[in-house]
Amino acid sequence: MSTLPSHYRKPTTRCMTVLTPFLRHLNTGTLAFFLLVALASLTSMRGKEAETKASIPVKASRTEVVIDNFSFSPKTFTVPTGAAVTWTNHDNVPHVVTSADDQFEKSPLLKAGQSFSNIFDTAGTYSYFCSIHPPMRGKIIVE
Ligand SMILES: [Cu+2]
Repeated sequence: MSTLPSHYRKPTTRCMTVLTPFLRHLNTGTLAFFLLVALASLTSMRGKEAETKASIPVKASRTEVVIDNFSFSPKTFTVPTGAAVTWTNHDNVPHVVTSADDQFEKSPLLKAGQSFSNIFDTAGTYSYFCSIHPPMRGKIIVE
């Protein structure tokens, strides 16, 4: 029984004597490496924080509907009460954003690159279409 520890100690000490100079040599390098890793994870966390903080006011106030290829995108758009929705025509043909139930004033003729905004102050569902191309339909859901 007393031979067991010494039997086990031998490879350990040999291993340590081999490793010690290696570890000593690596010590500053390893420290620097860990510092770098810690810094990298810190900065990536900060980046995520800034990202979420920046995206909140954008979601709350500015909402864009793109008119492209004879369709509204997103087709169904959920926005908070008080949001200003802006439609921008990316097509080369004109479109008109028209409320299906006359719930908001229809847009002027939107030529290529032109936009139209409407502020939705009351919660509800606002269906709309393009009065030039009636199959073009969309919906704004105000919550
Ligand atoms: Cu149209």
